[in-house]
Amino acid sequence: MKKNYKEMVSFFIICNLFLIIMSSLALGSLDCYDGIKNIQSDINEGLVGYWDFNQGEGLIAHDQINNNDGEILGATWTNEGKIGNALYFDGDVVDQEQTEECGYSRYFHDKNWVAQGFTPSLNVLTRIELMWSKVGSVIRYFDIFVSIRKELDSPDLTVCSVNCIQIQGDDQWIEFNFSDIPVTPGDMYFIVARIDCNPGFDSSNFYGWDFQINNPYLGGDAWHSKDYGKTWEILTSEDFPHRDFCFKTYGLTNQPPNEPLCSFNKDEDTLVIVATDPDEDMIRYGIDWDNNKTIDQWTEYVTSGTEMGIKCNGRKGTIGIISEDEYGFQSDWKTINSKSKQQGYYVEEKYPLLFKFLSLFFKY
Ligand SMILES: [Ca+2]
Ligand SMILES: [Ca+2]
Ligand SMILES: [Ca+2]
Ligand SMILES: [Ca+2]
Repeated sequence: MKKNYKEMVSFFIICNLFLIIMSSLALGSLDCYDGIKNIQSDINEGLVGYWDFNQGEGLIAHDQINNNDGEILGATWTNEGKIGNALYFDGDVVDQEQTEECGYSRYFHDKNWVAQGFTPSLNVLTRIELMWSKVGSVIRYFDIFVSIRKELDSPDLTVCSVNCIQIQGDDQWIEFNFSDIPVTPGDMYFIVARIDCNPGFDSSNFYGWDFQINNPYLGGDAWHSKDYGKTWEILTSEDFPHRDFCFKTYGLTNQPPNEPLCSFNKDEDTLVIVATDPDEDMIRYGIDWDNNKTIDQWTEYVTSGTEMGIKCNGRKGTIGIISEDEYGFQSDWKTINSKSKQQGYYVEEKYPLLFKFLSLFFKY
């Protein structure tokens, strides 16, 4: 949620700019809304449209003045708007999808797990949507878990749950907005769905995942497990050959932060570090005090471009520094020497052959 503030601010700037443009196009008076104090009160006449984004649900942004309703794409509602509700833009887009369904859905509960393979083209996976149906009547309420895995039998990379009460009928898209994870474009991943209980389903009363037959999606297939995800088989049968479940994955393209700029303040025995991220993500700095390419100390996350001073506490020698963004993408390594370096490190760095020779006689 670290990006919320930045994105919400951008969104409100866009909204306010839009309202101001609309206001300047019109010359009447705006008396339909008095919450925004800095909007002129005399812009009603000739106003083309007015959207307050206050309804808080649905896929339509209603125009309060005319009929210029808008379809909402790639945003979710939040009640944390500047005034009332607002739209939150995650900055993501649909990456992979299979949206055709044949009118049937596949149950999953207890030891029966199901999964769909997919191959992302973007390097951060932000959320998914799955099309599910409630078949017959189910009266027990329980959580349904959905996770992302690299292999079907490997640990979850991220997991999210919804209560089944959200599924009220046929062909309903359910969103799972888990913590964003880095993924490798072109590699296959799996969406795994399960219910960790036995709700007493039968063949005409269950929750199911909608699917299409004859392999409509080429980046992965539908799978099922009958033993809590230990072993898996492709989901196919004579009546329903080569299935793919209905799903959408959302993602974005992320770039790693730039290599940090570093200096050593000898008077204060302090390492001074600053780096920026091309996406303006939050970043943190990792310090490798003994330069063995293993980070020994991380800073807290800070805004891109924030300079930080790290006390060296008398440590000496070559120090490795890296910056990392909130998605775990890392910059190249930067090395710096503290000015009061240890003799051993100095000799090793400047005269590697001499260092090897001396090492035969002395233990550094
Ligand atoms: Ca997310
Ligand atoms: Ca397929
Ligand atoms: Ca980034
Ligand atoms: Ca280290």
